[in-house]
Amino acid sequence: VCASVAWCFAEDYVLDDKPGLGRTFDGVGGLSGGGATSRLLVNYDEPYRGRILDYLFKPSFGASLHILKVEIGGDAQSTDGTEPSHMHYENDENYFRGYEWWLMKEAKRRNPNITLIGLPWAFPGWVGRGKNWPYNFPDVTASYVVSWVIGAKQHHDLDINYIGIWNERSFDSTYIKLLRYTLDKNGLENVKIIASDNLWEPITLYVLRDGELSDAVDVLGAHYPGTTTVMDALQTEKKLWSSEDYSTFNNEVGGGCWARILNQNYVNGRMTATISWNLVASYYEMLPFGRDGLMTAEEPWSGNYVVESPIWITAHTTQFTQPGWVYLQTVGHLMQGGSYVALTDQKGNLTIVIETMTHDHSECIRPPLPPYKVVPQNVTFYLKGSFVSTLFDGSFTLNLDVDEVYTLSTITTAQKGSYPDPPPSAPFPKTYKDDFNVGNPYFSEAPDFADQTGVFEYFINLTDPGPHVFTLRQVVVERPVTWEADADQTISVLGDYSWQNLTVTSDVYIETVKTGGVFIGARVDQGGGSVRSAKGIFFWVFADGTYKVTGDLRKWDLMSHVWHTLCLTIKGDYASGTLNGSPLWNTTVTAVPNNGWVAIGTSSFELAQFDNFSVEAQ
Ligand code: 147
Ligand code: CA
Repeated sequence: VCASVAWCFAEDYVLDDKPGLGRTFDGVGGLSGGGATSRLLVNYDEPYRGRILDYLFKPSFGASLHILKVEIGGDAQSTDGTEPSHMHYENDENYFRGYEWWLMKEAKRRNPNITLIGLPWAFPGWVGRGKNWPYNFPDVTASYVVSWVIGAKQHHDLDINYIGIWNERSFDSTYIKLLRYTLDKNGLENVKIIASDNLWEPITLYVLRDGELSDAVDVLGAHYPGTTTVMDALQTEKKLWSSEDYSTFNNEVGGGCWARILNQNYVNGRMTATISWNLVASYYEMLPFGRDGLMTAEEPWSGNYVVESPIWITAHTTQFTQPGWVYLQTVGHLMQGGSYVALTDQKGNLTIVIETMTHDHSECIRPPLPPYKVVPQNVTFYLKGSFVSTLFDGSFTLNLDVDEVYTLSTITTAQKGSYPDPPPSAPFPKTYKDDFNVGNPYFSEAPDFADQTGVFEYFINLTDPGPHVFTLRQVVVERPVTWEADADQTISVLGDYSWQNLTVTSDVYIETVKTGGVFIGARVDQGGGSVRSAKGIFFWVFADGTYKVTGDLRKWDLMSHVWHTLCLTIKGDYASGTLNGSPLWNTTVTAVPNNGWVAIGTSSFELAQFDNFSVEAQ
């Protein structure tokens, strides 16, 4: 490692608990949601699905995560799709929608000590009482969120440990206090509050100035803190967490980012938990932030998944320390670049994690990383304090290379878990059918549909006498309190983004008289936060009997400023229409007069032209 002995002296570092210890470690976590990031995971066949979950949650196996944070679905777009709310409507409660309940149970089954966190990105429209804002009726919002916590316990025996406010949006002191009050009133004193899942400020200032607010808030959670905090936050003496971080493509640079922030969030910012957005990249890769998860599982149709480097970076910390362990005060930077942390269970165990990530090998998506240097180095650690007696009296020297993570520990249970390779990657099947004939679906959503605005659920159509009892139904009827710019239409996408030429077909049933309409589409090019501007080809039919073909979801039509040939034929009770020679519709008409003139016209007072008019009457 060192080019010559002369340059190869070792720098000294002391690991000592004598001067007292640092903060208590709260864990490393993954975030499912914000939004729909686990959408494709649920439809993997066993044993692959269970193996993916083992790589994430099983202790002493893979990432062995200490924390699972989930979105409290709000029926609205929250990055890679919508997640269903437990209360689509004010008088509706259902704790079996989506996949977050299932995921929390699977995580808990593998690690009964896992910490569970819930956070809303969006809320159903009724929570805002018509306004795109959740704090005008704070009691409504608080009871909506507390219902979710109660439902978790009642229906799934899940104890939620922490609840957040509103992801990366405004907080409201009155609401936070009311949330605390409502939790307590329901016997949920153990459920703690994180605020505000945004920047360190202004929440920190508010907490410092308002004793009642300070009593309500247990954890200051900041997003993408770039490993630093602010003086005021340290002064609150609250737990400081990086409650959302990472969001970097999960190749080796992503792994480097994760390694650097896992150490330096404590070294620089005294943060005692770091949570990765996202847990597992289980959404179509062409949606926003493709593959920004600790591992990749985006092909339920093939069973292929990839255990990416961030999983093993996580293991370097998670398998060697647990929440409740305490950081030593002797943590810091290495002289030639990189950092080290040390933790103890205060019962004689000691874990040291060293990272030497170079700048270009560890840049995260945000914030920008100022330049710095790391070179190979020799380091000598001297064990002092209680570690002298419990371990050995002395020191050890390591040759550290660059872009490495080293864990030294008294813990001997850690393992690099492995399963046989999953099936090879394969594209989305070119032939695909779903009749939605599932009597008692375990999941509320049909496989592979990725809702981008609105929520599409399995439905039992009890009023249908025949072939359409089991269907898929869009159920959001009011614009949610949004987190992104959801479309004004609803849309769920499916398939392979590279598809060009295809036929898509669906039976459709419009439920809204006069003004309703539905579409099927192809070549849809946008989802996530930009779903409003999705282009493609959209074939609409409306309850008023009209149809439209448009080039985007906003219904900018494709039909104007182009000449079309319309043809209408009627014979007896049977009418049909063609467009440019292609049959478009046919129908039996009953309420039509028996005779009359032919006509041309427009739908409003508007310019339009006609040409090559002809009639052939019998
Ligand atoms: C975060 C969201 O909380 C996540 O749901 C997900 O969208 C994630 C993707 O990176 O990002 O939101 C942020 C969006 C933009 C910034 C920070 C967080 N930003 O520009 O600093
Ligand atoms: Ca059906």
